[in-house]
Amino acid sequence: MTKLSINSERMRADFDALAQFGSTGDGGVQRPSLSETHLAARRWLREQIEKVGMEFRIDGAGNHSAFLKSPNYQLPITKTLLVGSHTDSVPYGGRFDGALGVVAALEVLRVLKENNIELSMNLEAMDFTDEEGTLVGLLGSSAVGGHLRAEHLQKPRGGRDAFEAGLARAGLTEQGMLSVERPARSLAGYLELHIEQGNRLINAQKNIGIVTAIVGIMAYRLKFIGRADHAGTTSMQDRRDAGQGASAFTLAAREIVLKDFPRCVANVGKMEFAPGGFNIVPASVVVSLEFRAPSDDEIVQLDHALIERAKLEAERFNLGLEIEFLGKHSPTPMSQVAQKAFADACDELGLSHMPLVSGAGHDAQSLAHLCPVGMIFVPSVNGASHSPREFTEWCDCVNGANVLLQAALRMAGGAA
Ligand code: HGY
Ligand code: MN
Ligand code: MN
Repeated sequence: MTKLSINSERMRADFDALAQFGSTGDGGVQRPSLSETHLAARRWLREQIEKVGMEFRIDGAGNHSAFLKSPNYQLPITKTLLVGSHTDSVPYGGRFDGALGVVAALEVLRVLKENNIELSMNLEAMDFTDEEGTLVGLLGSSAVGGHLRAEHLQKPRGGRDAFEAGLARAGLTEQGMLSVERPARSLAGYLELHIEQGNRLINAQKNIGIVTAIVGIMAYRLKFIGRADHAGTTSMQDRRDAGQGASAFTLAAREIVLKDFPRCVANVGKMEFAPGGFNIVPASVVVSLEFRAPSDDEIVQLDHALIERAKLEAERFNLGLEIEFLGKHSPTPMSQVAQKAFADACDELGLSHMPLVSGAGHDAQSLAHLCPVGMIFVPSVNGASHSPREFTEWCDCVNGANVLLQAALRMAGGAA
């Protein structure tokens, strides 16, 4: 039996078509979750699923999927192996992040269907809602994993208004979001192909990264509160300048990580000054803080260190401080079973591989408590991501999709 492999041209056509939705013209995409461009991309995805006769599914969280039924489907519980990723992007992001994993997952199911491969379980290719957190973060996969709580939707990190507008555009409800948990016994596993979004594979000249763990992520909105004053007539000593406290904290956060948390990262991705005039001492500054760590101990200690420093800097500049906790995704080890399936697939295909910890968050961390989950990375040129500079050579994309296909066959008990 000839070895199954993906159809590179067909997957390339899908990839290029998907990249048109929200294209920013410079190689990037603007496709925030549940935006018009994202909904258009999902309508396109549904067409691709249905035109090859696969069952299209959508759940209460808006997760889109192609479902390939096992011949044993009528059994009491036929398990389903999930493969997939996400079609939403960060603002002005790259066209590979998430999208590659979705078109590869669709291609895997098409290959299995057109070759009439009978597996001992169902296969489902997923496009999870709001992986990137422009609304909530890992929203669709957290809903499937049963982590999502009503309170997570009250103060979403993308803002309540944006969340409600997204729900309305997509015809979704909060109640629907909270009703899509899948029982562990129904899932055989989850496998995801993703770009590395870093430069370790390129530097090591390896074809495939096999993810061993995904970092934990925490986010806060920190509001430094001072007093608006005339920028010309108020002495420097008399000011309660929220900009000073926010800026001092931001610089201190970097020093804390560099000095005491070498395996971690922290990021201030946004500062919102109010009222925001040239000639007004800032009355308040809202700082969007996110930090990541490979272990729970480190993320707990870093959380404490950063919040205590925020309080110190607020006091130093005679400011108030409002601390809004926006959520935590725990550090997550990947399944040994999935890692072995990927490694065996790489070896069979003659592809080099290396173990990697993921510094990016992924939907897989939402499902790890339910079933064996695993991820593979393919090289990112110059390590660029979350930017129109994001790029992966097509041959690497094809390698990744073929490894995903062979690993899925292994996990689903099909012929290798
Ligand atoms: O932010 C992340 O780590 C991922 O790209 N959502
Ligand atoms: Mn991603
Ligand atoms: Mn991303």
